[in-house]
Amino acid sequence: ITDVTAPSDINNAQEVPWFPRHISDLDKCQHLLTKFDPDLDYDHPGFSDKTYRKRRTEIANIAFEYKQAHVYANLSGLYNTHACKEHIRNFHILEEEGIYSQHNLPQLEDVSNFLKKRTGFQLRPVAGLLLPRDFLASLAFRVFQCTQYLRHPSKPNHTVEPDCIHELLGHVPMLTDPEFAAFSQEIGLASLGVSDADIKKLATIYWFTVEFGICRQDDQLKAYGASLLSAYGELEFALSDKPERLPFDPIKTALQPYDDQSYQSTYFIAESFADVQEKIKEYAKSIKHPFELYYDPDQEMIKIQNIT
Ligand code: HBI
Ligand code: FE
Repeated sequence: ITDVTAPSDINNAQEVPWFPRHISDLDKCQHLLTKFDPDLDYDHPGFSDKTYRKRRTEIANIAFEYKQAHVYANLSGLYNTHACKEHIRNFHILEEEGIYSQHNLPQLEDVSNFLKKRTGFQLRPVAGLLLPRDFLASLAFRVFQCTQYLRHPSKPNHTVEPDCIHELLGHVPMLTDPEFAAFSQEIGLASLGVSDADIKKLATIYWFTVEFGICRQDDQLKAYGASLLSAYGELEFALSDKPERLPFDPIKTALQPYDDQSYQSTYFIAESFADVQEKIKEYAKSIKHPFELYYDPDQEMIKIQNIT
C-alpha cells in the first residue's frame, strides 16, 4: 500500500474537515474549549480566586504537593476493591519504578518515557480542555494530551475539567495496558476527517468507555474509566446499586445523552477491552469516511489507502 495522496488533493476532492497527517501537525490541534476555563467560566470554582488563576498560568507545582498527597492516598486506597486488574497492576508498576509516589508529583517527561516503552503512547502537555476533534485526533498517533495543573484545592474529590490527577491516576495506568492502548487509538483513527455529528458520537463513546467505563472481571464490576478512577466519590457511586447500567453497544452508547457537571446516571459495561476494541472497529466501518487510513508508527504519519 502506498500513500498516493497529497494533503491538498484530499481537501480539494471533497468537503473533508482538516485533520492532522503528521505527528507534528498536532501543533495545530490545540484549540481549547473555553467552557470550564477558570478565567472565562463564571461557575468555575476558581473563577473569583485570583491567586488560583495566576497559579494555573504559571503551573507552580510545589504549593500543591500536600493536597496532591491527600487525594493520592484516598484514591489509591480504593483501587484494590474498585479498579480493574489492569489498572491495579500498572499502578503498582508505576510505584515500583519510582515514577509515582504519594509525596512526589512526577514530571510529564518521566511518565511519557515510561508509557512509550510500554505501549508506544506518549504524553504531550496541553493547557486545558481541548475540542473533542483535536483531542481524539491525537489518540490516532498514540499521543495523549495531558494537563499539568491540579484541581482547585477546595474540591479535591471531583473536577469537571481534566487535571493532572485525572490524567496520571486515571488515564496513564490504563494507557499502559496494550489492549486498552489499542482501543484508544482505534477511537482516534475513527475520528479523522469525519463530520461534526460523527465526532459527537465518537466523543460520547469515548466518554462512556475511556472516561466512565465499567467492566466485568471475575463476576464483579470494576472501573476502568479514568474519570471514575480519579474521583473518590463517583468511583464508589458507580459500582453501587444506585446508577443504571447497560451493556456497551457503540450504536446505542453513541446516542446516550450525558451530564458533564456531576455524577453520571448511566454507565456502560464492557465484557473486555478486546471486545470494546472489536466493537469500535466495527462501528468505525459504519461511519462515513472519505477514504481508508491507517497509522504508520515508523513515520508517525497517517497513510491514506484509497479515495472513492
Ligand atoms: N481535552 N485536555 C483534554 N483532556 C481530555 O481528557 C479531554 C479533552 N477534550 C475532550 C475530551 N477529553 C473528551 O471528553 C471527549 O470530548 C473526546
Ligand atoms: Fe480524561
